[in-house]
Amino acid sequence: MSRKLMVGAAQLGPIERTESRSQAVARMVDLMHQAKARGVQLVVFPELALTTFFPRWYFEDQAEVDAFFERELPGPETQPLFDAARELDIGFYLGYGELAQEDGKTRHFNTSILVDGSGRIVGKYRKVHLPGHAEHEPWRPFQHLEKRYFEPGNQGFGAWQAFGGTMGMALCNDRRWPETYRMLALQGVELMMLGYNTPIHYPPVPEHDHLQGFHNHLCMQAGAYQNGMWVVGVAKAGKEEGCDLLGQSCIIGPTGEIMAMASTMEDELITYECDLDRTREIRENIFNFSLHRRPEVYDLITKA
Ligand code: CDT
Repeated sequence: MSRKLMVGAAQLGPIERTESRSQAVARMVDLMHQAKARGVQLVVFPELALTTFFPRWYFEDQAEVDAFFERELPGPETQPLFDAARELDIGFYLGYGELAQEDGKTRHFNTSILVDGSGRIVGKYRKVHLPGHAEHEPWRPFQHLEKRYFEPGNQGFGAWQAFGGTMGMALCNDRRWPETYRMLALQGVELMMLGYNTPIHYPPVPEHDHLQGFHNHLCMQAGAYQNGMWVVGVAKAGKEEGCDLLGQSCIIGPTGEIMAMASTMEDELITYECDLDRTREIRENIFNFSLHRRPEVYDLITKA
């Protein structure tokens, strides 16, 4: 059986605060139709893909925050994504704000799901590394309040058998941490999907603004190579509510090479046929974990 998987990275341009979920979903369904025409089997959408990137604002009223979250998925406005998956026989990865009732409490997570070509949810991931700050910091030109609005993911990193291989998920800031890729690779993940919203201006260290694109690719290419896996990184890009978000969505091979990259700051589909067996070139050689890793001397890494 072929281990080649046609993957689409479906970058989204800005989503303004006034844009409804139905409008965002219609844009994504359009990208799924484009994907079908190009033979794609799996489409990757960005982080928090149904709304504007709301952690840029401080809200005192929790009801205003909750309006950006999904209480059910699919819900009435998101059902067309699942219908399109079934109709087109295309799977998708989608980032969204998850409002869950668990242990008798209301919980908020920055979440992604993996849906197969029958429209069934086969995996869910809750973002582990939450960046930014928890309190209102009025000196900033815009906020990054992920630490206020979300709880850290409580389910760790997973791996799912789907699309003829072993699939993994992560979200945005996770890509900057080597532990993310290694936790997935140790579970045999062959293709990692990751959506992001990355402001180009980083208020605490503006000296790094011109390096945003470099750091984006640096960490994903290194993670792909050092773990011998495909990495699909997908942006919400462009000027959203006055805030410039990085583009450069890309599909990276297990050698660390960028195989395809978006060239606009708008809705754009890029595709690549990912041979999942190419992970073996790295994993059976230079990074053969069982032969060369020395976990007995890495104990500091997991000590708090
Ligand atoms: N969404 C997200 O995680 N964004 C962060 C921004 C930098 S930290 C404020 C990122 O790592 O791209």
